[in-house]
Amino acid sequence: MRDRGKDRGVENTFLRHYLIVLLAAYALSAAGCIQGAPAITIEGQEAISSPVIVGAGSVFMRIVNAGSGDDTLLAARTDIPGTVVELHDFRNGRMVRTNSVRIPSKSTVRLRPAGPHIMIFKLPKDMKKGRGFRLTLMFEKSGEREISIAPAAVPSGPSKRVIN
Ligand SMILES: [Cu+2]
Repeated sequence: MRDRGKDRGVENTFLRHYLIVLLAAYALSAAGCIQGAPAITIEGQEAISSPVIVGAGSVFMRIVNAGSGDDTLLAARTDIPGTVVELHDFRNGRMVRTNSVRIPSKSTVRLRPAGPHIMIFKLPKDMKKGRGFRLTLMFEKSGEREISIAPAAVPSGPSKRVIN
């Protein structure tokens, strides 16, 4: 004979566990709404050769995060063999190397001369002729984003410095 009371007890325990799991999942998804996913787009990129270091250049752009979650720029690389790419920041009037650039949600971070920017070293000499290149940005959450730096954006002739 089946013990119906015992069966019901098992059922109730199962139901209680099911509800707890459901509530936990709901709580997690609600938390997810507060810190959602970033939505990164890049615009206005330009490269300027360094006025002080031969074979070096800075890259500026606007990094737009239209999403509801923060992101962080962690690194960058070019498709030009042998180049070294660093993230730089500007603190107390001096350019310093940095490991990351925060890109908060619902905001635009300007990579600019007197602020965070990307610096490329060991550029080949033919860059002066106005060669374009591709730059891959690595974000903590959004992964990799590849952008083109147009040939026209790489100055030929004497170095120029753009101050915003
Ligand atoms: Cu720099």
